[in-house]
Amino acid sequence: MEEVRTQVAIIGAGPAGMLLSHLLAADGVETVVVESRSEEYVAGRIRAGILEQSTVDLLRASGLGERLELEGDRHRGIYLQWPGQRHHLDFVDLTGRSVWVYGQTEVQKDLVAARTAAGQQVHYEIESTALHDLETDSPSVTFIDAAGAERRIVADAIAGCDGSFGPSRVAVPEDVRSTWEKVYPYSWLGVLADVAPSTDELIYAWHPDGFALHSMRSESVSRLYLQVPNDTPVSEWPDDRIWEALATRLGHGQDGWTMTPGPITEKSVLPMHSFVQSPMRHGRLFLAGDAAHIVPPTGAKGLNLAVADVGLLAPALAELLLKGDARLADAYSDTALRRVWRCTHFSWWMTTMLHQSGDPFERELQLSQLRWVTSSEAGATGLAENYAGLPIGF
Ligand code: RFL
Ligand code: PHB
Repeated sequence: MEEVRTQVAIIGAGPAGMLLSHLLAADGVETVVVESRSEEYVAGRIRAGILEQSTVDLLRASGLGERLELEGDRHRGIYLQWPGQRHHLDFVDLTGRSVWVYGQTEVQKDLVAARTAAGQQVHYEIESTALHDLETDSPSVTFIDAAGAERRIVADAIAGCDGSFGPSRVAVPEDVRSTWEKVYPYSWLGVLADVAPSTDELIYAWHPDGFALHSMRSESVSRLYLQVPNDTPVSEWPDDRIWEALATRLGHGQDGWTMTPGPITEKSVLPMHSFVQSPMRHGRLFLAGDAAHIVPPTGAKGLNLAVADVGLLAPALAELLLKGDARLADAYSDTALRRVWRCTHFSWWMTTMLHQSGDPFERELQLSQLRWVTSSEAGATGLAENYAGLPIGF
């Protein structure tokens, strides 16, 4: 077996893994990244679209802000609506913070470009990833590379950035880890369409037929979501049915607002669940991003949480490995989980406020909550503070 040594072995080349590699390199810490998919597959996944203020601050501060500056679209807030009502929540007025429309695909491109320019070693299309000796100072990762060769990376620490299906979270012994999980009784049908957005800011719509969201990727690409029952086959939703449902739920014709349909280029159904695993560190294994927690997408927090984790983990590993100072590394799990639980609550709250559960009592509570959030400055500020994001380290 071919063996190499590095300081940090990073499992997963998604945003968490690649950003960690980038931040550690800036601190002078060497990493090797391993990824089970191809570079093209990871780059092409249509996922998150919204960056919160602290994510943008961190990307800018680490030299990744150039294209974001040019092509990202700063938004002041969102619309919240229900039949007959549309309200704008202005995060800048309420909290002084804003959000950016800049797709995860773009963040990933910027990260890959920066790491490639720096000569970063990334093994794509690997198999049989396994973690070893986590409770020692020389943990290792073994895998079979794209050419079929068996390899071992011996490191000072391992970063598990391998998302919700990777091997890292389950490498923490069962008697050490606690997990919390909630599966929601609905999914999202997400579509990407080659049509200019029909709105200047995102619209989150409560509707008796189910939740709908109008988001966007650029001046010419819209991203739209519809609440559908779990296990809905995409084939049940031909394009005409999608546009009709979006028009109804988003309020086409309401107060003169119109929605323009266009060619749909991508369509998929995604289930919604919440998951948290604690602790986020075991010995020399550190978990970050979706490997440690999943949120339903309603609060737009998944990618932002991954970035926040890595923003804490990079300095913690640098202090540990370069100066032998374990204080930040020892505090990492508790510090990260504080924000994770805040975002877990916010995502659950947004989700349960906006989706139809079929319970008439919950429906009245939702409408009461929506009226409060859109008419009281205190209510609106709470939503804005969470959506635009608390400072890293909160
Ligand atoms: P990722 O992106 O899943 O990357 C993990 C990587 O690990 C690899 N991997 C392995 N590598 C080696 N060996 C193994 N055995 C491995 N097993 C897995 C995987 O191939 C993968 O490349 O996790 P990361 O880096 O933690 O990033 C998290 C984000 O991707 C995720 O939280 C967001 O996309 C969630 N999310 C959203 N977040 C937001 O902040 N704002 C949004 O607006 C938002 N919208 C969304 C979303 C997620 C969505 N989907 C499909 C899940 C919208 C959607 C539709
Ligand atoms: C998206 O643009 O993909 C998006 C935006 C806001 C959300 C979830 C997803 O809450």
